[in-house]
Formats: sequence, C-alpha cells, structure tokens
Amino acid sequence: MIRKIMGNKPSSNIATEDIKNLARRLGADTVGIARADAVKNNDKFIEWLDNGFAGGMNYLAKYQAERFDPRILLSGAESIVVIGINYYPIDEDKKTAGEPFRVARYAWGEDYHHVLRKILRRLRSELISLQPNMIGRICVDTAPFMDKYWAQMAGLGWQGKHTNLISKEFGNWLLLGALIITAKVDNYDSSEKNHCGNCHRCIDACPTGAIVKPHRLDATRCLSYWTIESKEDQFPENIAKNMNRWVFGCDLCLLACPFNKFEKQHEQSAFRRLSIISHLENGTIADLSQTEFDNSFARSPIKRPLLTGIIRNIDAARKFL
Ligand code: B12
Repeated sequence: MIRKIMGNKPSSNIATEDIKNLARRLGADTVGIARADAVKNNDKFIEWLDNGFAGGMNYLAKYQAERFDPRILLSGAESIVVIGINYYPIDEDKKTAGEPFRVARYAWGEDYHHVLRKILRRLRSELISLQPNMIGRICVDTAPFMDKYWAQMAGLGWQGKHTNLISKEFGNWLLLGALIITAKVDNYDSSEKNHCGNCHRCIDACPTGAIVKPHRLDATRCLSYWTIESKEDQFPENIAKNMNRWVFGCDLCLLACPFNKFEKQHEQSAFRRLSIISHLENGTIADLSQTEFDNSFARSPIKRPLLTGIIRNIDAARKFL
C-alpha cells in the first residue's frame, strides 16, 4: 500500500512501555526514547569539522540542518526511539581469535547495519499497526544523524572521553540505531549524566594520540579511521609504526574503560564470529581471489575498505611486527 505523506500530521501518543517492550522483543538489548528537538552541542561538531578532524570523511560536513535537528530530517518528528545492541563476544569466540593481527570486535560477525535495520524496520511496522498515520525514519549510520548524542539523550549511557557511548548495563559494547517517529509518547527518558570523572585511561591507551583532549577525537590519527575509512595507498609513518597489529578497526580505547566491569556476553546469533575472520588475523586474506573475498564477506563489515584496503593494512602492520 502506498501512503501519501502530506506535511506529516502529528499522530497521537503511543505508550512508552509498549514501544520498549516491542523493541526488546524484536532483539534490542536496551532502548530509550528522547523528545525530538534541536541538537544542543552542534557548535562542538562544527568546531571538530573546522579543525580538520574528519579527515577524508567529507560526508560528515553535509546536511547540517538535518543533522542538527531531526525535525528537519523527518517533518513532524516528535520522538526518537534509540536502540542499542550488545556485541561483546561470547567466551567461545574470544578463544578462537587468532594471531598475529587483530580485528575490532564489532566486525567479527554479521554487519551490524543489517541487524539493527531489521529490528528497526519491524519496530516501525508494528508501531504503524498501532498508529496508522505515524511515519518513521530509520537511522543506522547512513542518515545525517548523531547516534551517540541521541543515545545519551534517550538515557542509554553517556559519551565518554573517547567519544563513544558508555553504558552502565553493557560497558563500551553497544551498537546504536534509531527510529525517528511522528508520534508522541507518554513518557520521555532523561538524558544520562557523564560518569567519566577524572579518568583518562582511554586517552592514555591510544597509541597514536588520537584523543587529543577529552571528548575530541582527531580521526586523522585514529587507527579505526586509517584501517577502515581511509582511501590512501600508504599510511603516515606515525600511524604505520603504531598499528599494534590492528588490521581492521581498533578497540584499544574501548578496552581501557573501567566501565567494562558491566560488560556481558551478547545473545545475538548474528554476532557469532565468522570463521573467515581468521584469514585477516593470520594474513592469508591476501591469497583470496576477489570473488572469494566478495562471497566470504558479503554480509560482514570487513568489505568496507575493499580487499585492496585490507591488504594495505596487513602489509603496513606486518612491517612493525
Ligand atoms: C564517523 C564515525 C567514525 C569515525 C570518527 C569517530 C568519531 N569519534 O567521531 C571513525 C572512523 C574514526 C570511527 C571509529 C569508530 N567507530 Co564510528 N562512527 C562514526 C559515525 C558514522 C559518525 C560519528 C560522528 O558524527 N562523528 C563526528 C564527531 C564530531 O562526533 P563526536 O565525537 O561524537 O562529537 C561530539 C563529542 O565530541 C561532543 N563533545 C565535544 N566536547 C565535549 C565535551 C563534553 C564535556 C561532552 C560531554 C561532550 C563533548 O560534542 C560533539 C558533538 O556532539 C557514527 C554513526 C553515527 N551516525 O553517529 C559511528 C559510531 C560512532 N561508530 C561506532 C563505533 C563502534 C566505532 C569504533 C569503536 C569502531 C572500532 N572498533 O574501530 C571506533 C571508535 C573510535 C572512537 N574513539 O570514536 C559506533 C559507536 C557506538 C557507541 N557505543 O558509541 C557508532 C555510533 C556506529 C553505530 N551505529 O553504532 N567512527
């Protein structure tokens, strides 16, 4: 059925608990709801761009009006449902992690974009069946939307000094997605306070000094940026020599956080470790043909830097083993 969208009339309230129960039943590990409003610290975002900290991620400078106000991203937006899924590996998968190279934990299983989008699509359908004139916009990275900021506003946790969201329920191991809706809810969550205090372990743990000051990450110094996002053929010397064997992403700032005392093993079958990850850890991925690579990593985040990017990463890391 094609629904005509004309000015997105506001829908009436949906019960907060109904939305949360549905989201949990569909696979979310944590869920919160924030009132759709203008972003309060957009000046920090602009300052970050002006400092050149985004490197080659030019898309982050685009669609600022939408990024800084979800009511522009979705006309008539009233509420933002933010979900988090826990990806901290189960013991059995941690034991099979190979050597000498390292792969960030979020990439051990299926691409989280697929997992989150599937849950949010089902949630949107269920909410539309409760409230037929409701419109919902799904945001999982690709929309101009500030996931961590909204997760904090929805009470899921707070942005630590490494800039990622830290949860008192799951530590540093949540992946985030959101559904912006035109319906109001009967009860909004309060934003979570920052609990980092004087701790600076994440800053100290970064081998390339990417966290230039608390809450400021210079992506052009971050191993995650270089090994996943960068299109350069070669790494700068200070990056290459400090790779510490990370060939896809990096978990060092997350691993250093004392709030990981709350981490727990995930329950998402989609996040079970793919055996093919061992080809990155032992470097044999370079022997795969393009077709083998495409087939093996079709549903994995590993495909993002392409096979050429992965080979570049392994070659650079190997020089400093
Ligand atoms: C671009 C991007 C990256 C870039 C830049 C990272 C960054 N910190 O911005 C790179 C490639 C480096 C990257 C790396 C990683 N990423 Co990333 N990334 C994104 C993406 C697409 C956009 C983030 C963004 O807008 N950055 C722009 C800057 C300006 O945002 P910011 O740092 O949050 O800036 C705010 C704070 O600094 C704050 N601030 C500034 N000063 C102060 C002062 C105080 C006191 C306070 C409280 C706040 C504050 O204000 C700014 C504006 O709100 C999001 C998805 C999304 N759409 O949100 C995923 C996302 C942030 N990434 C994610 C992940 C998992 C990672 C990695 C852990 C992957 C890995 N293991 O390698 C690393 C972590 C590196 C790190 N320490 O950030 C998850 C984080 C989940 C979580 N629990 O927070 C996200 C949300 C994806 C998702 N859907 O789950 N990522």
